[in-house]
Amino acid sequence: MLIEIATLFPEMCEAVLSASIIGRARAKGAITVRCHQIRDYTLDKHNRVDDSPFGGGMGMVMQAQPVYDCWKAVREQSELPMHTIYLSPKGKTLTQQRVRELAQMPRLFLLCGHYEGIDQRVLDRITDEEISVGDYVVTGGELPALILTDAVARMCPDVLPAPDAYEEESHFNGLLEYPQYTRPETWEGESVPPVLLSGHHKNIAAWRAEQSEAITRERRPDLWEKWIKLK
Ligand code: 4FD
Repeated sequence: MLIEIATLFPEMCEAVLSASIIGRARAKGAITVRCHQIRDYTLDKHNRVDDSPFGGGMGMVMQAQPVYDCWKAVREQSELPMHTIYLSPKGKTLTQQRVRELAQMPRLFLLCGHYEGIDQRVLDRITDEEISVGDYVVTGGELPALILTDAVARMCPDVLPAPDAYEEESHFNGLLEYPQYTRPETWEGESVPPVLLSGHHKNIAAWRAEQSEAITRERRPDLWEKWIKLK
């Protein structure tokens, strides 16, 4: 998997993607992530990448030219076909199903917008898909792009330390996760559910299934309805 991120803040992306599991996966070559500075492609002598919106209104709009030249230059850096995603609150909401599909693609180009968005003409020219990571607004597309990158990367071979860790299509697929406990057995007067210390694997599995169902019914009636129909 090759992920190209086009942004005005490549250092911010690089910092996040150098840490933890994704950092290690990149270091050993399980995935490649490259961050590109859109400002490097401006032709303006003051390096401007934004201007005020035609028709008036608040804020600034990112100009088409630097975004388009960045996209073309990155595209030419490899023969691999490139699927271009614009992160925006107007996009289709990201799901684990879509994450799995994106992880099968050879190469993604993630476009991060700032200000009040990007000139629609370049979006119409280059975008294959507009994705939102949830119904809320943040100051830039970088954090959404990093969320997408992390979610896709962990579905790629040799990224997660434990190979079964991403198979949520196991027993509890479609349900929320059961609660976890570790040492000590008693903390601040609170003990661990006794069944977890029993060593009785069948009872433990049954308890966990029960917990998953209860928490899903309570918090996510939408998931619960889907799950009982599937059963
Ligand atoms: N929910 C998301 C994506 C981007 C963003 C931006 C237009 C604002 C939330 C384009 C308006 C980009 C999301 C930057 N906020 N903010 O995925």
